[in-house]
Amino acid sequence: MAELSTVGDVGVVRVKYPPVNALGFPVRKGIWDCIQRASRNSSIRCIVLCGDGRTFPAGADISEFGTNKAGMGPSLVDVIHAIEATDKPVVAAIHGTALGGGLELALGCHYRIIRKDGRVGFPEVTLGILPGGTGTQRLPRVTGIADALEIITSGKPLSARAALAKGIVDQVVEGDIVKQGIAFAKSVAGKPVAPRRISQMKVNAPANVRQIFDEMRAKLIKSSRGAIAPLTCLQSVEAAVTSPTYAQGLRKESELMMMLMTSGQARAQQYAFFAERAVTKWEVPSRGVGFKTAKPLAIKSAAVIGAGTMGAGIAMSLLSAGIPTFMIERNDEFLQRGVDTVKSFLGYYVVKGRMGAPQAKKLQALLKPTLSYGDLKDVDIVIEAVFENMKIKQEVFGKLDAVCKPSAILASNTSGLDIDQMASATKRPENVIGMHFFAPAHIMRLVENIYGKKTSAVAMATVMDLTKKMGKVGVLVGNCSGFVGNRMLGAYATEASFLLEEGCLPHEVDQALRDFGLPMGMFQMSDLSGLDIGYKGRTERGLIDTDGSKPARYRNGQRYSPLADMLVEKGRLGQKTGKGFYNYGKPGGRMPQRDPEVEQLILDFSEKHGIKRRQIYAEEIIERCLYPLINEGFRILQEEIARTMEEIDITWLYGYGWPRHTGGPMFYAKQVGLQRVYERILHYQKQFPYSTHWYPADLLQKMASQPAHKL
Ligand code: 3H9
Repeated sequence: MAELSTVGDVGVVRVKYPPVNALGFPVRKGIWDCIQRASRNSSIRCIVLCGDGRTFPAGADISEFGTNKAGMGPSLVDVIHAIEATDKPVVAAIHGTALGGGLELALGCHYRIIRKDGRVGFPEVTLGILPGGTGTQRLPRVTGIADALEIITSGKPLSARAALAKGIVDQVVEGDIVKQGIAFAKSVAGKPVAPRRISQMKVNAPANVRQIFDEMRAKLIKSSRGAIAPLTCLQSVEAAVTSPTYAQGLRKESELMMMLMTSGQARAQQYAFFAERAVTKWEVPSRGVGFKTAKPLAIKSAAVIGAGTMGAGIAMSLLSAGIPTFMIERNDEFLQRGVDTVKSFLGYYVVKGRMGAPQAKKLQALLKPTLSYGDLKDVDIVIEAVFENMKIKQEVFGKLDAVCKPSAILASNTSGLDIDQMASATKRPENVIGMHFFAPAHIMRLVENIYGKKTSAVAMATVMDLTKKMGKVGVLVGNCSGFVGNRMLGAYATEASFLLEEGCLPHEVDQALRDFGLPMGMFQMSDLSGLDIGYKGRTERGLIDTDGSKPARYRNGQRYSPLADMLVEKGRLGQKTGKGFYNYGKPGGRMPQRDPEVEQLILDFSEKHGIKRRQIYAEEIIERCLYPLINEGFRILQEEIARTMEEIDITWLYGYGWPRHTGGPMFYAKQVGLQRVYERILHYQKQFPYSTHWYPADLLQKMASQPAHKL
């Protein structure tokens, strides 16, 4: 899977292993053989190593991990050392993405050049491992400790220019990378390679090296939320400094790599990598359509209805994909607010260096604010982001149906309302679809795309394609109340409230959930979203006790906790009013503080209803919050609202910040063991018979009884 050719006295080793030239067994063997042959060939004076097709090797072959192929043939470390040991200068000619093992391979070469649009980096930490092909020992020798630590523990790729500035590459070039590589190789042919061998270089540890490690360690403990790879990456870089020799450092790297590789976290993160790609291969088997059969329409223009924070975020996402976008509001004031919000997003990107000022100006010019629906007659797609109310949404859909061209797709950014009901307000139900963005919409990567009964395959293909073009991850799911994400969230939120009645305080539940790895606990999240949202939904479902006639703890035969309702009725709507489950000091405040008033309200409630409060430990909190959510996931699979567990897991990883090192709720359940999850659910069902979320899904029961779970 690598070829050796010659151009004059230059040997060109070209890796050919589409799609990304991953360094699987045949590639490692191929490079090894080519390097040996080129070394022996006396007519070759220097060597260029490059990738065929779209990229330089983009890393080790992740699909080999955990299989016997990983140990076949020369290892990546062997290949790298063989390259470095060659007496003839070897030049890595990088285009595309030299990531992970690909960058390690390049660092084994004596020189590196990169095409202007190329990128390099060590994303291993996102896969639950470390750059275990000499990367943690070589990079610090090239960039110094602080930069190496940042690159390896963040996993973020660097542009060609940044790689040059940090000394990772020797030259940035334009045009044909192989020709440039050959020209560069000729310029260094005959020069001694010994001073270019990175493994022979010293690690320059600055006087404050301890402080650098300590500060990074403290930062990672805070940010990694239970993931072990970031801190292990740090430990491995530390070994480059503390080990007397490169070989000793390498041994430590290899030990740490082995420890990570065999951890459940690495398996979960690698599952997440492939899950993210699997969901792009969407399918609706009952209708015989999928990404292969349906062709997306080109989206040349779009419109967003509603210029609130959500609408502006969606508009920003469309603009980022280079799509001219109308933004509609009811009056000039609201419209201007939306325009200003988009301007502030762009301004922020410029300040943060993520976009140049000219690019921001270009994108701003693509935004077309208007008060008139008539302006939307030629757009290819409209995404409405108006108030979450069916009547209002149906009115909007009716209006859009009247003005938009027949082929235009009409999408709703609803977080859980019935897509078919919206479609029924139009004469084009085949072109109506849900696009559920998550706040803040310009940042959050998930879009839950929802097909209705009559949604056409073309409409599905178009929104999935558009989602990708906006740089987001799309998951295509069926229509039901709350869809996948919010439906599962419902069971979780309900059980969290019961924990308050029985003995927990909000900060205790939230702490256990954060310790599990979620970015915030249930009550912090409720305060952030606004407690009035859930209250409104419960009012519509007739659950709120408006006239004192409803039993305090049961509604419609189900256990019910009115604690959140009581807070709303006291004007505590969450962050926006400065008070919710926590106190935020002022309206819009963001730092949650425990609030004695809320804690007293909870204690009084338990006492009034004769609930004997008890100490509830983290393990029970986690089970009682997460198992109902997982159980609902199984119901969703059973009803074919989601087709695969990957669709559910990606929804939670990208929409709700579920910790990646556990793979997502469904993967986590498999790691815990479905039999165990099932038994615990039965245990709680006995204890809490008035909560349907403790009735195990049939699919869970079935899967739990099978030895190997194939979801
Ligand atoms: C590593 O290197 C460890 C070493 O330090 C130590 C070893 C001892 N392996 O993403 P795409 C597949 S760890 C296997 O859609 P794009 C991917 O599944 C590795 N397969 O394309 C997909 O398959 P399919 C460190 C891989 O253009 C197809 O290629 N490297 C790998 O949007 C196309 O992928 C990384 O973590 C792989 N390494 O993005 C880089 N990479 O078509 C991982 C891709 O069947 N890769 N595939 O669904 C990426 O980040 C992106 O793929 C890349 C291209 C940016 C390269």
